[in-house]
Parts: sequence; structure tokens; C-alpha cells
Amino acid sequence: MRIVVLTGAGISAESGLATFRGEDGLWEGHHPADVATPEAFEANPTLVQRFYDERRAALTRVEPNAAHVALAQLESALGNDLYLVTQNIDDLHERGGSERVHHMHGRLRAAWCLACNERHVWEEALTDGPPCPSCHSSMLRPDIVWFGEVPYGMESIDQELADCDLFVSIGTSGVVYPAAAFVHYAIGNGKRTLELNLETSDTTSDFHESRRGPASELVPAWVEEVLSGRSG
Ligand code: BJW
Repeated sequence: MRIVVLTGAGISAESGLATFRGEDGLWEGHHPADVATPEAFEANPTLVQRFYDERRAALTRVEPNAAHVALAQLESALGNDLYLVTQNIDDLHERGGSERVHHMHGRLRAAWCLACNERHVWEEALTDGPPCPSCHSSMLRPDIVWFGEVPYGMESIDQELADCDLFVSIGTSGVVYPAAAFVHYAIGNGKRTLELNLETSDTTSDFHESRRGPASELVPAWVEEVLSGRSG
């Protein structure tokens, strides 16, 4: 059985990272969605760099939870029959043991040089305009997909959705496109669909099945079902 798993902020919530639209989601009085735009970066680059610098630094204080670890176990068992695509820019899937993770909205621990177009692994702050390791200009931005920008690797995601048997969405509000439309694409291609979420999402009614609860409980239980051959 080939499975595509999409994850969102909810899978990292129990690790201590605020979700995008949760009650704890405000940052210095700003809605994150207002900061995560090319227009915001143009208008106030220091504010936007600080937002991401703080979130990059916060990664050192959090650990993957049971949901991340369970998906890594699923990858070990299924190999290439599992395709994990995340909207999250944290690295908790990798630190939970997943080796193949498609970060469709980019990664906090990466910087993109607007002068030479090179991308670099990045652990430090960007607010002070450090030089690009390739061209030495000070035009690095977080390697993040903001509103109005095209998510990474859409062709391979479309292909995987077309080739899978089951699409599973974990901890995402179903508000942001194109990820919110994956369930429609999967259903249009005759795939089975399952949602795991703490609360009802904007797309809950579109799934064949939706389970309610924290990811740290729902995901290990579902992975156990798959591994024991009870899910399909
Ligand atoms: C738990 C839990 C627990 C909590 N256990 N669950 C009008 C109509 C349609 C589309 C558009 C439109 N106007 C504009 C658009 C396009 C736009 C868009 O979708 N806007 C909407 C707001 C309407 N999209 C774009 O611009 C995208 N680009 C695009 O469309 O390009 C065109 C194109 C596409 C494809 C091919 C060719 C061209 C780009 C979107 C970029 C999004 N970037 C962000 C910010 C950057 C990363 C960052 O800073 O973190 O990505 S926005 C933000 O939302 C972030 C997230 O990845 C993303 C999704 O959020 P997520 O993960 O769903 O989090 P929350 O907080 O919303 O939800 C958390 C969920 O967890 C909730 O459901 C909880 O219940 C649950 N939960 N605790 C389980 N313990």
C-alpha cells in the first residue's frame, strides 16, 4: 500500500511549537500570516527576519514527539511506499528519525541568497545581514515559502498523490492552499482519505474518515494499525 502523509503545525504542537492559527499563535501582536509574506519582508525586513530568527532559535529547545517518531517507524517499514510531505518548517520529522521529508513550505534551518540564488544550511540569526557563503552579499532571507510564492516540489507531490492508495492529513487546518486541496485531488483520483486532527478542520467533511484527538496519540495508533495490516 502506498501512502501519502501530509503534516501541519498540529503535529509539532505537543513538542511546544505554537500552531499558526491557534490561540497562542500571535507573535508580538502580529498574526503570523501577516508576517509571512514577501510584502511584509519588503516593508520591514528586520521584523520578518526577527520572527524567523526566534523560531529558528526555538528549535533548539524542542524535541520530536511520539507522532514524529511513529511516522519515522512507518518509513522504516514501508520505505518508498511512504511519501511524507510537511507544511512545517521545523526539523522535528528529521530529528524523529524520518529520512525523506518533503518540506513544501521550506525550512527554518536554511537560507536563500537573493543576490546569487544559492541556498545554504543555516543555524544562526539572519537579522544582522550576515554575508552569503557563496557571493558574500548580505541578501540572505529565510528559505521559507510565503503567501503568493509557489510551494516547493508541487510536481512530485501531484505525482505521489496520483500514485498512492491512501492520503492521510495530520494536524493541519485545511485553510492554506495548495495543501488544503490535496484531499480533493486524492478523492478525485479515487484514493481513500483519512484525517487525524485535534479539532474539526476546514476540510474535515471532505475526508472519508476523520479522527479527533492529539497527534501524539492518534498517529502512533494509526501507524500500529497500518503495520499490523488492519488499515486500508
Ligand atoms: C492538532 C494539535 C494536536 C493542534 N494534535 N492536531 C483564495 C483561495 C484559495 C487560495 C488562495 C486565495 N487567496 C490566496 C490564496 C493562495 C494562498 C492561500 O492559501 N491563502 C489562504 C490563506 C486563502 N496560498 C499561497 O499563497 C501558497 N502559494 C500558492 O498558492 O502558489 C500558487 C501555486 C500553487 C501551486 C502550484 C502553482 C502555483 C503559498 C502558501 C505558503 C504558506 N506559508 C505559511 C508560512 C510560512 C511558513 C511559516 O512561517 O511557518 O505556511 S502560512 C502557514 O499556514 C504556514 C503553514 O505551513 C500553513 C498551514 O498551517 P497549518 O499547518 O494548517 O497550521 P494551523 O495553525 O492553521 O492549524 C493547526 C492545526 O493543527 C489545526 O487544525 C488544529 O486543530 C491542529 N492541532 N494541536 C493534532 N496536538
